[in-house]
Amino acid sequence: QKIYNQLTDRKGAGRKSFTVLIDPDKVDAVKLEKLITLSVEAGVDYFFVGGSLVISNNLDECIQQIKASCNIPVLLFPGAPSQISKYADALLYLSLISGRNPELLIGQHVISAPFVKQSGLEIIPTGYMVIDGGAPTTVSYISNASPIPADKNEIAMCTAMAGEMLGMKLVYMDAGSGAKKAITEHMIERVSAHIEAPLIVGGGITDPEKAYRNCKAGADIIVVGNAIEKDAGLIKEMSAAVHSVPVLI
Ligand code: 1GP
Repeated sequence: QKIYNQLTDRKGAGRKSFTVLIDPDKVDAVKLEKLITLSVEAGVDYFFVGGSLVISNNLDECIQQIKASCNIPVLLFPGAPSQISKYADALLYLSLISGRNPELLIGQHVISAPFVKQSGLEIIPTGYMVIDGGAPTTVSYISNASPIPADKNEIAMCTAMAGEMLGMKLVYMDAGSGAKKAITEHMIERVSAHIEAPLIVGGGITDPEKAYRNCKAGADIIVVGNAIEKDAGLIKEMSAAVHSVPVLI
């Protein structure tokens, strides 16, 4: 429970976290080393590693390289049970609670349960909610489930509440990688006001001001992947923006 306790302690202290999402398909060793160096310099709090569609077979190497180079915790963000690596620090054990595809709610979990348990990873049950990002994203296609419409704040709120009451320890609202439209601050406010669990927000965040506003609206952890793949220099600005949110508690 090391990582989870850290996440709840940070939330309790009103401290916001910045996470860089690494898609193993999109990095080679050289590019990854650069990302790690920039992330350490910028005070990045976590790495998420994974994606809806991981084609290459370098998940283990990618995580081992991160672990050998820095102390930033690595959390698996798997699109499928095949994306599990014992070298990570924890696993976001995702259940797609915004969708009605039983495979992603429970089916794949059943199939992979013994293997997941054997991994020895810290398992963090996470209510995963895909929000419409303005155009089909990989996650909306692959999951074969409708995302929550971007303006249906009540649906998002009730979904998160139900997930938490079912025992989810984290809620992750995701507009999908490279989303045209990031999740609105209204929706973030609505959801965060009704749950105790730390709230992760990602998908289509391209500028530090939006990351900052999301935190002010109630996000605890901001995830950025796509924008950083395009411009690694953003790591510093994003991290600074997230960490500049005043502690209100
Ligand atoms: C996607 O939330 C993550 O699952 C991050 O999205 O790649 O658009 O930053 P981006």
